[in-house]
Amino acid sequence: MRTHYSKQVTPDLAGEKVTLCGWAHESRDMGKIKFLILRDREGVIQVLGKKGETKEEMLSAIDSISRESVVKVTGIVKASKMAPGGVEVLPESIEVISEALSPLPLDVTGKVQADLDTRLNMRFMDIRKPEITAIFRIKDKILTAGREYFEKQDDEFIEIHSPKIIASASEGGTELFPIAYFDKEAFLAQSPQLYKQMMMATGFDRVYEVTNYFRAEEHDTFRHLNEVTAFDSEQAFINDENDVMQTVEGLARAMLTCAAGCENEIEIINNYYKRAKIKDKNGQTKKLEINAPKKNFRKITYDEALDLLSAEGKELPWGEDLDTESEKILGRIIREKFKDDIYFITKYPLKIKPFYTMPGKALDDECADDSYSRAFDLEYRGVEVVSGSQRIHDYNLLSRRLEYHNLNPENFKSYLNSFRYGMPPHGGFGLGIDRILMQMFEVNVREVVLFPRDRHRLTP
Ligand code: AMO
Repeated sequence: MRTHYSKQVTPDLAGEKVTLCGWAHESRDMGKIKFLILRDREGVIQVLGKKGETKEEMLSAIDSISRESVVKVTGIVKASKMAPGGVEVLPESIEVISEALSPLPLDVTGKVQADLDTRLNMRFMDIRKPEITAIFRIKDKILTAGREYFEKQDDEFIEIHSPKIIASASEGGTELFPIAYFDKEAFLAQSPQLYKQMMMATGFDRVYEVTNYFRAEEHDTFRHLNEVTAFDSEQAFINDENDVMQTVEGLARAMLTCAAGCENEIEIINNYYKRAKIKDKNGQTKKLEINAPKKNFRKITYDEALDLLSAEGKELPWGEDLDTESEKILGRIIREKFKDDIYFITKYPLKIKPFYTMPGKALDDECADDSYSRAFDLEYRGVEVVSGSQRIHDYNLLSRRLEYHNLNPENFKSYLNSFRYGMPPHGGFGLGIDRILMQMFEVNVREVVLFPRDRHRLTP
């Protein structure tokens, strides 16, 4: 329907006829002149009506359009130093295609703030705001950058799609959503874990998936959702977990470098922060800064992490997982000490990692409760964004580890089978896309998901 997006209408098109489609962002009556600000995906443009020059019906159309109605405007481009973007459109026709009711449930111009719940209830309208659109445009770009990273390796990763309806837990534990599957018990997949490991027995060697995890966790925090999106990957013929960490680093670097290059979107968001007087935790005007990582990612061991925490007066017993607060403190210490935003924590205790995790010690020491594992996390600004590990590829050891975790090997029969007829050494990881974005923008995780699912939210 349109000839141009708002951004494409530049002063060098002066005198040309254009057709623009979008939403009536605002209209202003200044007596002799009337403005209609039309908004589309790419920005806003001013439509100008002048008494005596513009046809009367155009002027009354500008007057009567309700905000957020969908409009189609055809007119002549005019360069104007006063207009935003240095250009305006003198209308020849204004057509209201779909009228918006008033009053509006949300203010799209950003002048009136609404709380997150109200915004999520009216998400379709919330996303019309340029500063929100900007988040999802960056998300789109970093997902493309991530996919390209996998596809463009000399030894490429093959994209897979694992089932999202599964018969048993993949991570152990009870965090499963049961569903009715004809006469059988079934669940929504917590992760592609078992399937991506089975792919290592096929000869595909390196696979990845852009996937959803469904987790029936009862958390009600700023960083947990019940439906999560992730890059999930597995690779075979590895020497150890360091080969997997190399892939994680390449992927995270590609995503962050891409985001740091999204200058237009970053500017839109920062302009909004200024306009709406959004403050950071120090009471200063919030500023979005995304840095492309320059150095190699630091690796600290779990033991070193405990020592760093202890030096700050935060004692954690060996063998306990890092809680939210410890992760946050550690993030601050590492930023102050090394100026690093992103770093690995390696060599976690085996007992807090899932059954498929390769023990760190010799294979015959595998069930020692206090031994280390070949598992790691990637932390970004003090929050876990990736976990991964080298996996067990030995059938007998894997069966024993299942039992150690009180899981019934019968429920893992088809998975276990793939370890009996030739399974190479392998490892992989899951990178939480929502977590990366949440940390990048320093917002609640719900802000970076179109329609977030949490304990209380099932609609829209
Ligand atoms: P894990 O359970 O640690 O590992 O998940 C991997 C990454 O997914 C993200 N994530 C979440 N984000 C928001 N809300 C949640 N409830 C949530 N749960 C997980 C995090 C986390 O680091 N199978 C293993 C991965 C592997 O070893 O390959 C797994 O799922 O960013």
